[in-house]
Amino acid sequence: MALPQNGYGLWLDYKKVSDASLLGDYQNQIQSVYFPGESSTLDVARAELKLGLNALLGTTMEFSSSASNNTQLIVAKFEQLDQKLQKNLKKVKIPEDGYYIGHVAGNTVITAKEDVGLLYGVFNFLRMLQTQQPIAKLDHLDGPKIDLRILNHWDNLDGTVERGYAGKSLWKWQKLPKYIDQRYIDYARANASVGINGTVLTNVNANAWLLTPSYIDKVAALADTFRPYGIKVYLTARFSAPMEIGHLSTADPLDPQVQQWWKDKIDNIYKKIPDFGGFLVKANSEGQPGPQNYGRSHVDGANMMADALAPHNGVVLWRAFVYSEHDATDRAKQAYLEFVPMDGKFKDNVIVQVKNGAIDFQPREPFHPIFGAMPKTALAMEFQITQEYLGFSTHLVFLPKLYEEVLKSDTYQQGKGSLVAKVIDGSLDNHKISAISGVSNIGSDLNWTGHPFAQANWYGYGRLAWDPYLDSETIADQWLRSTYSNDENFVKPMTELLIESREAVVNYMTPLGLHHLMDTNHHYGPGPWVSELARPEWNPTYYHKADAEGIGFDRTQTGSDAIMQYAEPVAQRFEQLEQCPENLLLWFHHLPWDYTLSDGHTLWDSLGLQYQKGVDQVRAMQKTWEQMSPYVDALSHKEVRMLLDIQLEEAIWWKDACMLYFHEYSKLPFPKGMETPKHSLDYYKSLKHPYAPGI
Ligand code: GCV
Repeated sequence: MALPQNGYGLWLDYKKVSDASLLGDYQNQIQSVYFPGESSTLDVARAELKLGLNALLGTTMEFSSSASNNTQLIVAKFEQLDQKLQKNLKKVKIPEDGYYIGHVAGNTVITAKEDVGLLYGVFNFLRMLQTQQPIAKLDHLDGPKIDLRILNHWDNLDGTVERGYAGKSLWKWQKLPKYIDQRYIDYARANASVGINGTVLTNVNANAWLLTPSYIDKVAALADTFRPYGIKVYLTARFSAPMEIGHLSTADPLDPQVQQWWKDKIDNIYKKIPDFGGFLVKANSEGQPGPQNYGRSHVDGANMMADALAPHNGVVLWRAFVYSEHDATDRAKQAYLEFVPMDGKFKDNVIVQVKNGAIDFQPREPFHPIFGAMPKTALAMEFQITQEYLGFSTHLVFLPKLYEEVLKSDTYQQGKGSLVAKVIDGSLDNHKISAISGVSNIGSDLNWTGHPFAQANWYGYGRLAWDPYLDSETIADQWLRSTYSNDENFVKPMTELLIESREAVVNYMTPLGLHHLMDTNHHYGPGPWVSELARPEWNPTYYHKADAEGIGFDRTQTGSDAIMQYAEPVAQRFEQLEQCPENLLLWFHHLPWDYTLSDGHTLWDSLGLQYQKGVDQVRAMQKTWEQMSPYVDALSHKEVRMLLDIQLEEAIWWKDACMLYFHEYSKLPFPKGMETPKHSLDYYKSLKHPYAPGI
């Protein structure tokens, strides 16, 4: 009988190894630990190892003061290993911030060049035991492939979280700097366990007040708390801060007074936080102030901040999420048009942060055409972990599958093999610095993420930030084993469920390349009929373009020509109907309702059947989950069951509302195999959700 889990312990609730023979092996191979060295990071690593080993092995592990010759776990920086071990490991080239774990001369050794490498090594060794890997012949070298692995919180100073569905902000600003909530420490530990090494504490829709001295003291207290875990703090900088809190008459980046203001501000931050990471900036986007307010460019704005940060080794993450309500150009084209001509003009410590797709974190988008198109600029990937457009924290959707699809997309910008992952890790264009950001799904809910399975998205983001070439099956497998159970009867079907869950949400929300059909503003539920918002590109009708003839956004040469922003042969593949992947068809093409798809169905029938498939996939998830009760405690089982019930109801809502609405244009009967809608279109249109969370 499993113990009740409230989810607070995440994937780090170490449980005793269930395989008796493996447990015996572990106990034989690790009879004591030698872990020398003093530092706040090493203390954290040692405490974690003690906690983990005692729980996993069901013993009180001896931590001895000297190395022995046999059956010991030795955890030490390379320089602290004895000569014999150093000699044995001479050929091992440990990467920066990485570690080596191996079976060497009768002992198990975890070694690294830096303290933080040892911390990562300890977490990874414990993961091996949690997931019940044999350790007798270990020879494992690992290191992060991306330098800055960052979580972006969209947390406001009033405690609300933009697009947050897991409670309030973790940061108790009013009690800081004196009161250090235990949760800050647990948060840092969880991040370190998957290799996340940076956190942007606040919303990109920024508040200048954050940069006032009293708030910097609060931020410094958080930075001190996170430091032992190898985590740096970054802040969002409001471009108009020199006016709002500095009382200058302008925020023009070329004005010497403004430049001096930022320099002084940044110098002061570094006095309090010597390892401050830098700024994340949303400028001239969705109403945020920026250099264009003064007739200047993104380059002027970003470089001004970069100059002030450079003496301290800080960076500017400058977002490329821009589109204008006054520009009739296809929104999908605008960021590329604005940013690509600026390639090569940014300072070395500017990283341009680009969302995974050109619209906005949809269930499926083609990769952003900027990736690979700015070879002289370091580009950071921005993923969304919080499920703004994917059912909030009510729907079970395993996002690493989505991230993997983007990272493994081939941009062909430097010929075959120019994967997005290579752009991001800097290897395609030889960048000195690389970065990835994930918009956090964490809040004050007891289980951190609202939906217990949304923890897998935080975990999976971290794992892919560490190694963007990992596959999502491995991540699912490891998370399930660490969080719930190693029983194959649980792990196998549940891995399949997680992997399938991403396609399910695409099918019941936006199949065949449809996008942005979510209801207005809060983005909860379907609203394909919304057409009256002031900004044209905020209306779902802008994206699906359904009419009597057909449906879809023509981005070919006869349409907006957005496809030409991709390199060949990607562009040809998207342009040619016969080659265009069917799962992106309506992203790139406006097609007649009777267009025939590869399986012989008409577009109309296929649309209905895809929506139905999504609904059926949720039913299959429910069925699988029903069989999982022997492996999870009753409370957790019930919790997920209730959430899946809601997910099914909402999947049906999506199918019915969208198909009824599109039927107004196609006038065709629903395909055989699609369940008849439960209500009328008017009923679905009448549903209003003024208090949906996350706004
Ligand atoms: C933080 C979308 C979201 C906004 C978000 C914006 C962004 O438009 O709906 O809430 O603002 O993206 O990424 O800046």
